[in-house]
Amino acid sequence: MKKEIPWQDKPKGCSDVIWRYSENPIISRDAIPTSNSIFNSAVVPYNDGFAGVFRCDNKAIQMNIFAGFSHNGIDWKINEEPIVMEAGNTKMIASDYKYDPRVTFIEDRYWITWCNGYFGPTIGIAYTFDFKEFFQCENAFLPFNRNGVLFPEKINGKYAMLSRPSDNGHTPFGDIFISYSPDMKYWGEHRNVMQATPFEASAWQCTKIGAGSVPFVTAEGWLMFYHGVINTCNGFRYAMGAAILDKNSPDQVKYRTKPYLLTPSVTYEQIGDVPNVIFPCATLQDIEQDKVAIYYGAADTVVALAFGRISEIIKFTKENSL
Ligand code: BMA
Repeated sequence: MKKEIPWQDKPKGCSDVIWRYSENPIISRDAIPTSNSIFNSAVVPYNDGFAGVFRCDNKAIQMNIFAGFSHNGIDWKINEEPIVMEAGNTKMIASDYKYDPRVTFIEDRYWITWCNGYFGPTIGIAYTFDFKEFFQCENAFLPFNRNGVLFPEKINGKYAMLSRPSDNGHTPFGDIFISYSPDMKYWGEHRNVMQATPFEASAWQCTKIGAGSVPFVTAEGWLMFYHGVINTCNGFRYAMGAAILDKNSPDQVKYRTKPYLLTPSVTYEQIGDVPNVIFPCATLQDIEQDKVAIYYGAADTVVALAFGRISEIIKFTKENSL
């Protein structure tokens, strides 16, 4: 039997391309006993259901990643102990903290990327076959870097990863780059993919942008949801857009939304530990049924879900491209 992804039809009268799950948030801040907040987390199909890697900050506000499981993609059981890494393609390397995980299935295993604390934030990489044993590999980059997102298949024979070079703080700049690796250990051929926009062109993404969900293939190319940030007199505001990258040369952006697709506008996105944050980290898609479910962190506090029709998102992105 084919696995159903989470879904709700578009509410009557809604004219937006993306709509929120009516029972949001799907994961509360205290879903495990030690957590202060659970947000910016990633899910994938696994066995008869779904598995995920969740960012749970504890009550000392230490950031770590935890495995979790679900039969329907909505109700999650998150392990109460964080992921313990074993050595993968290198000796164990230090990790002062882990946050903002993504999960990508490539060929025979699930790869986890996250923001790894190694003399500041950079991109950590690990793999697992079963979400029980995890094997930590070399960091992809020098510090400082965030938002490492792997493509789900090799491109021209190499692994490919999007990332966002940054600083050690609340970075006030940032473009999305792509890098390639023959072996998941050595990364190079770094190319700029997308830049933050001029304020006049599209202000919601004028301060910085970062890769969000793992891209998936559509008739037009790789579809990815990303976050864009504007700096306001009350601080940063994070909204979500979509980009379509060329299938064979994903450093080429074909289309990219000028208007946002989703901006903080309901209570759980506007109020939380960090107000006004929508931070997409994963999708589940059913290409035949033309459905996508988007998982995003809301206000750095909870995990929420939104839906869209892939064909409508592509049409909107093409017709409203920068
Ligand atoms: C970024 C990261 C994200 C967070 C965002 C908004 O720098 O720390 O985890 O969601 O800021 O606070």
